[in-house]
Amino acid sequence: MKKAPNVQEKLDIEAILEGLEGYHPPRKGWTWRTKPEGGLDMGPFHYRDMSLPLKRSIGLPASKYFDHIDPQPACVVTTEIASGRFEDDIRRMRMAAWHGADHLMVIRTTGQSHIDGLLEGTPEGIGGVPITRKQIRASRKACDLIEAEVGRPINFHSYVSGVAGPEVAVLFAEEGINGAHQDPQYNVLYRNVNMYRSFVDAAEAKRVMAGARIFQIDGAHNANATAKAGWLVMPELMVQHGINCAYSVAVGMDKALIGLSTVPPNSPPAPKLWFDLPYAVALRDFFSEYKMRAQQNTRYIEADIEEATRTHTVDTLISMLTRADIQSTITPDEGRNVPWHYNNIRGVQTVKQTWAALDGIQELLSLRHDGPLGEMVRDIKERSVAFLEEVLEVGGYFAAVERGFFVDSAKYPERNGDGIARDGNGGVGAGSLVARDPDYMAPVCDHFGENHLPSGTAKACDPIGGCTLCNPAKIVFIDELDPDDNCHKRLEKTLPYRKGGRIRPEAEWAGDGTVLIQLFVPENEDIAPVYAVEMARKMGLADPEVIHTMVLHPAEGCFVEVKGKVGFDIDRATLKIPEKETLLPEQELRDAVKAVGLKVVAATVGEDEHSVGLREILDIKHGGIEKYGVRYHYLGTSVPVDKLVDAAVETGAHAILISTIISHNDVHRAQMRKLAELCVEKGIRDRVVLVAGGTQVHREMARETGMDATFGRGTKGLHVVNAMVKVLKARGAV
Ligand code: Z97
Repeated sequence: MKKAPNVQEKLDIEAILEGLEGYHPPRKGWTWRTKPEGGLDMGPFHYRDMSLPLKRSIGLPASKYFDHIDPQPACVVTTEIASGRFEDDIRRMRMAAWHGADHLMVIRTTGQSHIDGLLEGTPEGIGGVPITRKQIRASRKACDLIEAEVGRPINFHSYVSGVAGPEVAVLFAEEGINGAHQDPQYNVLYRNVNMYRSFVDAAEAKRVMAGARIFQIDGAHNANATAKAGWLVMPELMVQHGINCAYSVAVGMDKALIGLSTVPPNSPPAPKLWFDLPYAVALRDFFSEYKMRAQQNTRYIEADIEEATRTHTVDTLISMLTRADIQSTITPDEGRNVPWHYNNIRGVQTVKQTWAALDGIQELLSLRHDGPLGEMVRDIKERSVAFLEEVLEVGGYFAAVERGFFVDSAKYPERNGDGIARDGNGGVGAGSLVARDPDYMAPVCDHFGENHLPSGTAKACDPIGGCTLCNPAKIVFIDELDPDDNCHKRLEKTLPYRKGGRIRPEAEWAGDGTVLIQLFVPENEDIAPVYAVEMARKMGLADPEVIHTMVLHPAEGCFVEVKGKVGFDIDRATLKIPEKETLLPEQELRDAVKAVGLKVVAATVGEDEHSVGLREILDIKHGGIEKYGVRYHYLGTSVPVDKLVDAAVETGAHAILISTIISHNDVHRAQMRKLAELCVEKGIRDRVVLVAGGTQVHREMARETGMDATFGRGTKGLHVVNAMVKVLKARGAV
């Protein structure tokens, strides 16, 4: 593994780009996570279906209550990064990896399948940045650094499609791409590539992928996402999987590296389980020797991020009730944006949280095959077999495609006649197949089909002294060609935001200034979004756009989300960063409280009747000091400070807690000073800890008023206990 970057610093993209011409990945091929036999103990828990934890990671929000453990699902977890600019993608990859993604798929905003040959240079153009060697190499190099940082291999993934498929596969094999989508049916159905050309190309591409041990994901789920009724195409999905699996094995791929791309086909309000579960079971029965790459449902995703997250949670449940070797996540905002990176993290968290919550579910529950589930599974299998038989009857796959068998919106064997039909003589690359000469010879490794190598050749590439798959030094690296449209120029523009101390929010690209505002508008569905845009404009946001409106009531109002861009920067140096309060570990606090039998007296002082804040700090309910074992004696409101001091002496309290909200004439400061002076007068100052709080009180006030600690808004019992224990420790009292 490479040396990890400094955790405290942003990835140095310029440094990653340096020396790229000589960079080759230290390892190739796909990697799975390591799941210890017998489960895993983490913090206070035992897990059954988790893999080894990361060296560095960020746990789920609630992990702070559980010793900061971050259990990692046994399956590989995917996220799709799609900024369109690789220099931004690699920063997003790092964030995703810290949250537990180890399969990073890069979606370009330009269709890979539309490219007829390999491109060099990274023109952003109007369609996004297409795939190039430079882009892949920089990304893989970044992954190598990131995996050293998190302590787990990262699988970098892309797509082998279109008529440039075989060349792309060679590029991927050379550059250490670990996973790729490859399915000739995808080209045929969705990209109108000639069907014969697509299958011939696929044989070559798959052979090359097999040689580099690139994990393959098929394209069956695209039928699910394209069909009018995604849940009706289940028999066809099985057939598509079957065709790609059989073809891949025939070409020489290892079954352990063939993944079926499966999506739970339905979404609520549909009774999801009655469709998705039998489908998942039938698929895993038929394809038990293959890996399952489960993706979340994309067909019915709307602009409501919560809705997508809820569906994804149920999707993960289905994966866990059945089997998923890879759980792919899509960002829950895919229905409205190019995926935003912080939503990538939310997708990963959805899987991580569901997986932890349902860890070992198969030990607790088993599926009932004797009831309707078994019948439904059988029904799907029968329809699938009948579908395949009909494909054979009409003359095979190509004939079936010509007749529009696939992506028909009816439930097989019914047909609506609206399937995608392709002409065998048409499509991109039609008529471009050329039979190999009888003495055809290709001195390269991982080459498919007829190859007349000189007899006695030990290795195919021996006649040329090594091919690029075996000897990376032979790879020709071509840098970007366009002097203006290239990553270095783009990086110059974003430099102030990455290294120059200027700050702007971002969602798509560094320095793009994009923000999302959520608001409730007490108007109807027609008025609310128009208002939201107008409001955003008045707030100074450029290009405001409503990305989600949810009617809460037809007349009472709507929840609206509007995105826009801020045009200003803030200089980091002008920000006054408050000194960070370090909290002692909770257990240490509890131990100290117990050791001294920590007792406090508390009251609001002077003429102050505002007791709610103080009571919250004291009571166990919302995490007050009681929660940590502190005993308190509450004297009430508007209590004179001398009474508090007397009570402290009488009860042997270790601390006096006062609260003041009223601050006119600086009365709050006066009360604090008075308390401190009185304690000095009575000779108990070094025996009691003095703490004051209130809405107008700041942490900085302690020194000037003679208190040990002062607290303002947002204070929790934990902070107060922490301060008291720290003072007691400093005095040697604990
Ligand atoms: C997924 N969310 O995770 P183009 N080959 C196949 C594909 O499915 C795709 C491509 C190539 C999705 C990923 C959709 N799939 C996005 C079998 C794309 C690449 O080369 O840009 O046309 O598509 O599966």
